[in-house]
Amino acid sequence: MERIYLGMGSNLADPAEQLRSAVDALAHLPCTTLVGVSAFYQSDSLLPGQPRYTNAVAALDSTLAPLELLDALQAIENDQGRERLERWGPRTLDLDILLFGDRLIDEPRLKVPHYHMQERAFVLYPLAELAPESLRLADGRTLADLLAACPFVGLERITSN
Ligand code: A4P
Ligand code: MG
Repeated sequence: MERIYLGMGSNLADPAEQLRSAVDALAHLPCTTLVGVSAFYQSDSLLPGQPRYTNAVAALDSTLAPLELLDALQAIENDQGRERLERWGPRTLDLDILLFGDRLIDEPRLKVPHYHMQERAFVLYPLAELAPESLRLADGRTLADLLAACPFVGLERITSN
């Protein structure tokens, strides 16, 4: 059993409802227990000209292998109408594996920790609702260190869901 943290994001077709549907799907994954879900947070897109995003983080305990989990997450994205028209394009649902136990994964389809999570407020603040601030990333920095370097700017905590 490993503790996994997932980043969830949506900026199309009622984003909060997309995240609620995703949480329901996560709760039904095989070999997996949904441990917790953060509040939902809104922020502007990192790319200009896109609708605002709603983001959250979920914690899972699972015995699935990393690529099995990735397949299951991509199936959930597809079920919720995800179309991959352009990289970084607007999306009904994006599910990213942020952390998978303390593994470092560098495979063509899967890089863990998820790139840039260390500097994204819309990842770190919801993560901090679920993970201890003593959580240490592979580069040696703790979640507390990352939060201290990443101000709570442009982020709106919208619901306790
Ligand atoms: N992949 C590699 N590592 C992982 C991982 N750890 N978790 C591969 C999930 N997938 C991983 O992803 C492309 C490929 O990455 C997958 O096929 C998988 O094999 P994708 O979800 O199809 O493409 P994407 O989401 O467009 O790319 P990516 O890199 O996930 O984009 P980001 O970084 O998520 O950026 N602004 C706000 N406020 N909030 C957001 O959530 N998100 C983005 C998208 C831009 N601006 C944003 C937000
Ligand atoms: Mg993604």
